[in-house]
Amino acid sequence: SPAQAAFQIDTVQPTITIDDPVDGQVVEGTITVKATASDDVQLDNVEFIIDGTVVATDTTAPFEYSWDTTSATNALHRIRAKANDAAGNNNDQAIHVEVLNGPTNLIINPSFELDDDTNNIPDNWSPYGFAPGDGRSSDFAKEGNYSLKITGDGTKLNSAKQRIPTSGNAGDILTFSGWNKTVDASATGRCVVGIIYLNNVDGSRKNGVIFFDRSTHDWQQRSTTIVADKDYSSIDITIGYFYQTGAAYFDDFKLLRQ
Ligand SMILES: [Ca+2]
Ligand SMILES: [Ca+2]
Ligand SMILES: [Ca+2]
Ligand SMILES: [Ca+2]
Repeated sequence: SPAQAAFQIDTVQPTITIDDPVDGQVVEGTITVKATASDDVQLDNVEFIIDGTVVATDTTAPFEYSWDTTSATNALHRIRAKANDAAGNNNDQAIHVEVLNGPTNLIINPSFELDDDTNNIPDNWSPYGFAPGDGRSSDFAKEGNYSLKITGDGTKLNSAKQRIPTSGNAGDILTFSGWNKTVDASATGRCVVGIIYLNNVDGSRKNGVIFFDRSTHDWQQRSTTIVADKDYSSIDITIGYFYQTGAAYFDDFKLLRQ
């Protein structure tokens, strides 16, 4: 009868299955770990355990944990899901996944979204020759809500610069890329560029340049890959609108070290 069942002692462990990801899967970015659990009397919770650390306890179905794998190393990791019933019985299943995230973008504030002091100069970028209204702009955006706007009167080397405090070694392979859009630009200006400089420890510099079209154009992406000749102690990035007219918008720059 129901009354007797209520006083039965529960000695039966719950069931637990990890549904996603599957054992051996290669994962990147943020993934959702999903488990199914049940119990003969009353399930209490499902714990998610990564490399031996409890990272979440879910008390209601669906049993899930959102895992940002970018905070983990590129290596095999163990995911364990443990079901606990109300009587203290438990059961678990474990799988291994291989985390394989791409390299980190070395550029700081690469999409020009951040401007903590709201003076229109994006955080971590230094302006040279900016006119009023140049800087972080919501006129257009390739990614996010803002881009970097630089106007020109045809007579100046207008640019934004950033020094990245990262050291590296001869043989490093670096890919530099970005997006640009221009409005009312003349095709006879000097250039619309992104420049990367490796500041070598011996005082020399190595550079690579991406050239965008000088004439008026919609968003276009350019990239270049350079190999370091020498050990370097920092990297400088210059985004230039040199002897151009009209307005240039830059967005979503990336510097990836393989
Ligand atoms: Ca049970
Ligand atoms: Ca849940
Ligand atoms: Ca942006
Ligand atoms: Ca600012």
